[in-house]
Amino acid sequence: MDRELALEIVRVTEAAAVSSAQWLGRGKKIEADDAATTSMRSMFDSVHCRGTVVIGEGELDEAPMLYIGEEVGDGEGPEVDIAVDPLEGTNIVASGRANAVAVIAIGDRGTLLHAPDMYMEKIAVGPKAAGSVRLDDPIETTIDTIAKTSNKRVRDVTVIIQDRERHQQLIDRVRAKGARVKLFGDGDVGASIAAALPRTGIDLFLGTGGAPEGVISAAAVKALGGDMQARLVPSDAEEKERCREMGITDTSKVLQLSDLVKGDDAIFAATGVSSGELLDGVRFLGGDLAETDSIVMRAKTRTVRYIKAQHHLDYKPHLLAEE
Ligand code: VTB
Repeated sequence: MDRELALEIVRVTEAAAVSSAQWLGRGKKIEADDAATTSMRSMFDSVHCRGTVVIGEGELDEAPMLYIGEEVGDGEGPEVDIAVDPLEGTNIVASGRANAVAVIAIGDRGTLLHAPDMYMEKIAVGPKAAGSVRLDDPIETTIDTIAKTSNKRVRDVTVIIQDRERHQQLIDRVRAKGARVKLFGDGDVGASIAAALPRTGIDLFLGTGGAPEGVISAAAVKALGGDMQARLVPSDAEEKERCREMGITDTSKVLQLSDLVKGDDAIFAATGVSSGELLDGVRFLGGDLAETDSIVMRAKTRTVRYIKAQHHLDYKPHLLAEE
């Protein structure tokens, strides 16, 4: 993959973020998602690659744009797999809450797991604990492992978990063990990456969330030198069949980081829509000015870039929401 791709795709996530952030707190999740998807799709035309969407807005019959199998890019350059979530957290934006991002992961053709749209059990950690934790270890063991690898007291180990009924037992056990718990409402891409980024002070992400989001996060975790493991959680026979159709016959298998994102290269870019663990959201500063914060990383070289950008919307009228 060309390294220029990393900088090119941040323009795409910025556009999606600026468009969807205009819908923050307006109670309109479809409009927020449409705005992100339309901007992301049109920006992709200028990206120098022959991309195929492997994780996107749905199947062809469900989504007019960025559907699975759609070819994107300028039709030249490297052949790549593309995983997108133009607005990771549509409910967040509609209700005006934290943690929404516009996000893209890119891998060489055939390297990103074609995860079906269902639940996935996930664990993510940063570089210090990479190689030492296992999805199937009891949570108490994992916390002890992290205390050791990061030279922290158990009481300082911080676990981020999505605030859902299905995680109550897990939350109780982390508390009983004496570690810290950080809960988030929605948006497990940002939360899982936060666990792999040393500066956040978050040591561990655990829980069950979307499988497509899991693959996108895995590209970032790989670029950060962290670790992620996962297991698909099909809820019925139909979902099991979908796994089989996508080439996953044994759904009980623990998927390693190298199963989620094969090979040693992947590019990841995210722009904050509403402020969260990973990034600040879009700020509208008056006049035609909007400011964005993004993160871009590449697994091959482990470079992580934070990009702050100012956008003059008078020059980008296509990013403006319709009144
Ligand atoms: C998950 C998570 C996402 O929505 O898909 C979640 O991966 C849905 O979970 O990040 P519930 O079924 O419990 O609501 C997000 O939080 C946001 O899209």
